[in-house]
Amino acid sequence: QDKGLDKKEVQNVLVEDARTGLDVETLKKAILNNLFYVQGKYPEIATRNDYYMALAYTVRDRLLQRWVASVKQYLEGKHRIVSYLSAEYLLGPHLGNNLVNLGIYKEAEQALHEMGLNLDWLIEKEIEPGLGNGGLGRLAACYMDSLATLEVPAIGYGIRYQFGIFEQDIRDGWQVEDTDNWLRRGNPWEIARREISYDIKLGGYVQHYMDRDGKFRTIWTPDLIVKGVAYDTPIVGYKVNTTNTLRLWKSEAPNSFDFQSFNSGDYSNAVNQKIICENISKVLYPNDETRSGKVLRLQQQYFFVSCSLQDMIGIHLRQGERIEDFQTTFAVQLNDTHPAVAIAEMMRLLVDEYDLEWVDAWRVTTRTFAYTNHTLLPEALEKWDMELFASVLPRHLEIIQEINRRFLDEVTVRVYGDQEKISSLSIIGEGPRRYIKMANLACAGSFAINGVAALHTELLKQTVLKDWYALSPEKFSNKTNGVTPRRWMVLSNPKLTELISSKIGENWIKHLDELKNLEKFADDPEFLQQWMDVKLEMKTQLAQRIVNRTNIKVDPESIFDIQVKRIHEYKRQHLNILHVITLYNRIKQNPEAEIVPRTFVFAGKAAPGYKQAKLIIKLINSVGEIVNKDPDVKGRLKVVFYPNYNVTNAQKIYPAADLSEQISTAGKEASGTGNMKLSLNGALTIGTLDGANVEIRECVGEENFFLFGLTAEEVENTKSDGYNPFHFYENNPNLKLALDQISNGYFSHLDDTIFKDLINSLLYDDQFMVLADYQSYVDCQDQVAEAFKDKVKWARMSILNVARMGKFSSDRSIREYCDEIWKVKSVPVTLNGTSSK
Ligand code: OAK
Repeated sequence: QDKGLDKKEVQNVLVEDARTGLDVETLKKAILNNLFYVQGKYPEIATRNDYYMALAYTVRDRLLQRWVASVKQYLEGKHRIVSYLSAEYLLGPHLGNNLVNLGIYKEAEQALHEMGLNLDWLIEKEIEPGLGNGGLGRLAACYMDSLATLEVPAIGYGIRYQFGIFEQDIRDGWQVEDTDNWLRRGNPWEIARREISYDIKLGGYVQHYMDRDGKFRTIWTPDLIVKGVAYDTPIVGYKVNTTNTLRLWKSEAPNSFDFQSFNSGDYSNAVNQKIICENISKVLYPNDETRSGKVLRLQQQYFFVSCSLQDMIGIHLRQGERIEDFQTTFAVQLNDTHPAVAIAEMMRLLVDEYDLEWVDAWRVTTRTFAYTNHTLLPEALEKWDMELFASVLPRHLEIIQEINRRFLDEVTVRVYGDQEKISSLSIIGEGPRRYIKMANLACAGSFAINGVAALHTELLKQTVLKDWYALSPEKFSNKTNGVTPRRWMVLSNPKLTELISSKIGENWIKHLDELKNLEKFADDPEFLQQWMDVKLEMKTQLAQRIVNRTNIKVDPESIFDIQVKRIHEYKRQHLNILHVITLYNRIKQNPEAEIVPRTFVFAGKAAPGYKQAKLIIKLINSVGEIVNKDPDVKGRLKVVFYPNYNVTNAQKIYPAADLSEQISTAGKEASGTGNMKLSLNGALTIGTLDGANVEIRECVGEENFFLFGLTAEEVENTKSDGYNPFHFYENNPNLKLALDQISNGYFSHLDDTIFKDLINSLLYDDQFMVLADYQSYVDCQDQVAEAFKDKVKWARMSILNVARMGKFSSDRSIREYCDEIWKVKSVPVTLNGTSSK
């Protein structure tokens, strides 16, 4: 047809302009361009950070092109958008990941090489945004990656904490916290959208009156108004154009703020008010799976939820839609109960601000929200003292009381007046002080409720949410967690990625099930050797990092036995250390004993106020100090505590693992996701039947999984039969010896006081059944050691293990959420006529 126009050429002109081109030459030019025009430097005087920034802006330009195209396409049609509400996003460094997803990692490496620079050197310069504590926040980050990769329109909403999770240092074996000033060198990955901001009311009082038309009206007069400003980060999918938005809110003083006190000369009061406003998004609470009950925490939750809902309503109305149809534009997922106040806020916006009748507002609300539970631990279930709640959100308390009144009215008939059930379902708890149960608010206001692994969902239905399940079984489903193979394999383990792709192509990166095609190579001697070579190389690299960071020399040929996760009694790092002591004692009792050399690597942060967890860190380091230098050990055992566990460090640790420690008390770990990352990197698992371990074992085969310990059911039965940990201590000489050594100061320069609390809690309480599982664990570890002696057999197990892990991609999880909960479809984004790289 159009003979005079060569379409291909026109397209190339568009795609390959200097700002967006993906080839090596264009990248080189762009980096220098950004060095000059963004950093204001020329090569001779540029610092490493200048080059990092120049490269980051070069990548960002390419993201922005796709981002703009995505937004445009979303707004042009009518698509349901996923809105993920999460108080935490543990993103990890952006640069490498964006290069992987844009498909230009090699090109960038080459471009820099030709400029005499090294990509790794720049990647290591990035300070990661640690805007989360652990599992829940990291899951949110993996899900954002999968949503974009599956080309699903989505917005992640959260808080732009000025200080993320604290940095951990180890001094004299103890954890010491330092603030995480992650923005100190600027953040090239975000764009401040000053024009997108909302006023958020806090505190004050509520008045009701009847207007001239006889309609009841409510006025909430706050005693503080803060402004939330949007900061957007683009999230690009893997080799697709889709680039979604992570919108994080920063709190500020409103523009109009305190002219009065300023003008009247009360300068310091004006400054104080400004500080109060800015405090709201100042710092992430560092408590993982514990509730804090603090005013500032409730303010944070409400602040980001209200900004996000106002933002969504604006988007919806600007599309020309009616407020009553809000749920056709957004499906809103609550990442645990931290954002559950959204249910009351949605009602307030609809009833007070948009004049909807209560029942109509409730219909919209209950078709909008879905709730994911991430823990069964009772201490994590959020409850707010009613007086405290009223002092921050007086109007929301009224709304919650009204929701509860109507809800209990309905429920009373359904449960035929059973008082116990009514009080368990009530959103308001009675007692010396009344309180609000956020999980109940989330359940009442959501159309879907899910757990994060099959066992966890079953336990939810049987225990904490039992009465909710009886009331509305159709709301419940399981969505087993997953992790993104882009960050956790392609980026962090390029050698293994290349080896896998050399056999089965690259499709597995987007369709992780295809890893199963590796099975047929599990007996191929050449492939086995290559597999072992990659693992050894990764272990050698980690050994180098360990010596740099801790001065401990470890042997890359030894078993790398790895437990990395938050420090928590239920995760039982102390069970692991009891095994270390047991091996050590075997050597001391018989220096010639056959011991398969092992390197025990621990890493993880303890909540600053969690005494017992901090004591566990001290214990690990104390045991390490004795074991690592005892000449009888002859280097066969090494204990390492790798400081400041974060995404950056995790990426270096997982590829080097032989053995993955997933040893939580059965029934306590909702899912776990480190278990998936380690296994995908070729580690075999030693674990209990807890969380997703159950499903991992089903997939990889019981012959490739080291199982030990009580089941969740046995744990409960043992408890109700009257568990006596002291009995295990008295009757197991090896266990007794290990515990006695800890108490009498063998590992602590004869100080017999340090570990007293830890030992007493184990001997007389032992909530987490450490002593009950000790022998089973040690026996299982002996099988591990035996298996490791046959290196080829171990490698074969490792290959089969990886080949069968396809289920645990976050792409699979997100597909299930999309199909079964959100009912959203993908919307491929086109860029100059093409839909992917
Ligand atoms: C944190 C605070 C409150 C409630 C739960 C958490 C949390 O991080 N839970 C973890 O969530 C992960 C993602 O679902 C799970 O894999 C972990 O098992 C769970 O502990």
